[in-house]
Amino acid sequence: MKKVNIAVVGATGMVGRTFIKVLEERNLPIDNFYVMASARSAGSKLTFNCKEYTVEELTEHSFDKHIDIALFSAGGSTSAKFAPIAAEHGCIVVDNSAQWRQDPNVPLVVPEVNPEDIKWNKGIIANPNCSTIQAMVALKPLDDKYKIKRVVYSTYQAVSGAGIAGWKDLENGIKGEAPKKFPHPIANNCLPHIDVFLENDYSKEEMKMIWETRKILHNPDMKVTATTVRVPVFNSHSESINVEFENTIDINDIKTLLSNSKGIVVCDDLANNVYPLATDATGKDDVFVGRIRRDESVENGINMWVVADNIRKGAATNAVQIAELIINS
Ligand code: 25A
Ligand code: L14
Repeated sequence: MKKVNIAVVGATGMVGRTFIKVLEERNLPIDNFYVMASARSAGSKLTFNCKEYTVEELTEHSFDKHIDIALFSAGGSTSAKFAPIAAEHGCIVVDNSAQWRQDPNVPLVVPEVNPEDIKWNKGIIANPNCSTIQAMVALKPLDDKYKIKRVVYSTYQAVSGAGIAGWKDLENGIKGEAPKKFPHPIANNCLPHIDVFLENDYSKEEMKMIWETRKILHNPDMKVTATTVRVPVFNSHSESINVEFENTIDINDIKTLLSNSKGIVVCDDLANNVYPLATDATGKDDVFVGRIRRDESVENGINMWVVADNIRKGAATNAVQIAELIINS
């Protein structure tokens, strides 16, 4: 297998450190490896495959050297500036920020769902929002068989989604300190506020789920709505997903379909109190689905509970899987 040169941009962050861990675990065929971040952490050391690497400051010249794939997780403005520079130098960027996801020239990919979309990339491939990724893995097999008519998302999102600063707000908030990242204390609260609010009174996180679902499922008119909520959980996002279908459903077939789908583990044994939990999902790469039941208020609908590690499948693992698709293509 050919060996590639890989760079991790935003390497010192929550997602960046997990990129490094997942690249190690999945044993990608890497030749040269580079870690980059802002001037703040340039010079610090990170370990990859038992070898120490020095963090370089990300600059306009970072991609003058030959880099095949760069995994970015350093925020939207950094991606806006540096992803095109990397792409111009022939590097393929897998970007974790929201910056490029709606660009018609940028594929938005979940490897279990729409791997074929990587083919038309022009140097940038976007990694979807964490909440969208886990929903897509669960919804794709159902859409293929029963055709989705409408989706209602309600999310219960972990503080790790807001990076190291979000994590610290919960840790310090439990001790009674005031928040620095969130607008209100996250300890003992649920905040129906993730990312900024937009003109239609939705939060941007809610609209990202709506826009990204349509793009990934190639259905620009799909009816989708969302309420996204930050909860006092350190890691792993939980979601209630209500789906209505065009075709007549069979709930047992839906359970079997989900059990047999790639990337999904069904945990649904009510007699033994078994359903997906954030604490069980943390550290894993699968999407956990349970509480699968008919929505009795409509003809052909279901409710389900979907949980995944937002830093792994919701960010780092999904991006590394995209890198694997690039390497194997
Ligand atoms: O701009 P946005 O879109 O709002 O981005 C929000 C933030 O969300 C995280 C990530 O934060 C991002 O900055 N993020 C992005 N995508 C995510 C996803 N899908 C996501 N989180 C979850 N899911 P982060 O703190 O995890 O990591 C930020 C990384 O980006 C690097 N960076 C920032 N500006 C940069 C840049 N790199 C290059 N050029 C720039 N202009 C950042 O590097 C980090 O790697 P750094 O040098 O700034 O190092 C950060 C070091 O500082 C410490 N630290 C950070 N925040 C705090 C902190 N320490 C204490 N309190 C803090 N609040 C860490 O130890 C880290 O090592
Ligand atoms: O768009 O704060 O991928 O939990 C993911 C994490 C947006 C913010 C994205 C959070 C980000 C979100």
